[in-house]
Amino acid sequence: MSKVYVFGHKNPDNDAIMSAVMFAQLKNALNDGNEYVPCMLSQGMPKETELMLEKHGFDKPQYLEKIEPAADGEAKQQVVLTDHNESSQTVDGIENAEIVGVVDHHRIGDVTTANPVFFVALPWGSTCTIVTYLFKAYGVEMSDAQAECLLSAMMTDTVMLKSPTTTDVDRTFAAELGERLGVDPVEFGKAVFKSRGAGDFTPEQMVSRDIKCFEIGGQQVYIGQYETVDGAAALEQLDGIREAMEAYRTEKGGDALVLLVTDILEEGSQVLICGDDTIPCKGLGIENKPEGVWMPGVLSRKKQVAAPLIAAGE
Ligand SMILES: [Mn+2]
Repeated sequence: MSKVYVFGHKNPDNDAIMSAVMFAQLKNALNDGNEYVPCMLSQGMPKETELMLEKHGFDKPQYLEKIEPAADGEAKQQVVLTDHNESSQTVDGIENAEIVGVVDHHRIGDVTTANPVFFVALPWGSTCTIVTYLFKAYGVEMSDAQAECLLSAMMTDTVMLKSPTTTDVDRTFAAELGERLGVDPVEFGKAVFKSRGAGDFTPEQMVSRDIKCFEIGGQQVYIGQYETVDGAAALEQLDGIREAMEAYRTEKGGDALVLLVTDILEEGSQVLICGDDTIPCKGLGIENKPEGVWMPGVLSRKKQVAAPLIAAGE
């Protein structure tokens, strides 16, 4: 029996962690002879994720710092990537691993494999929607605890089904899980967002807790997103946020950093940019203002920010 590590992207959000934990549980239920070990690429995880895992008595995923080269004669460490597939977002030392699976809802980046691989990429609103679908596909009956964990990540990743990344599949599965749990999915989602706590984040955490690096037009562009139920309160710390953005960008050697302060109740994002603002300004069609620019309706980093930036860099 070999161990297979299952993990979401760096700076994990609720979907990254939950998809890894739930997919590992699904695979373990299928008894294919391997042991699937849920991991995460950071020491901590979002508050709402921690509370939900604790509530159901699920172990914290194991922190995976890097994958070491295999010892002589040993096989490479096998891994499954969830909620990401790009090398810039995955574990350090990925070249020392054998990727045996990918379950994701992002664009296909630079992943390559030596052997045929379990690769499920669907453009749905959350990776946990795909994991829900896989439970059904394999005929594995999920527990209420699993249903609640999956629904929580479906709701955070689709911003309570309001993000333009939301599909009919997400709506259908969310309704199904909600019915089963006896909750209204949107009200449940609000409670999940609120469990995160508003205003108790430092500027450093707002910048770094959910940030991804994209290679765009030969530049390293970081796009961070801080989702809150009280954007105004977050922006009271604007000076600190600006400083933290510049410090993060400099430390990572990034060319540009875009931070979205997303107010999920107001349904939009305040966009702050530091570093070389050429690609971000061109992609988003905005100016770089010190106080940031309010973009109504912008809830999805992937569809409404990363995609136009990538197009602007071409
Ligand atoms: Mn996701």
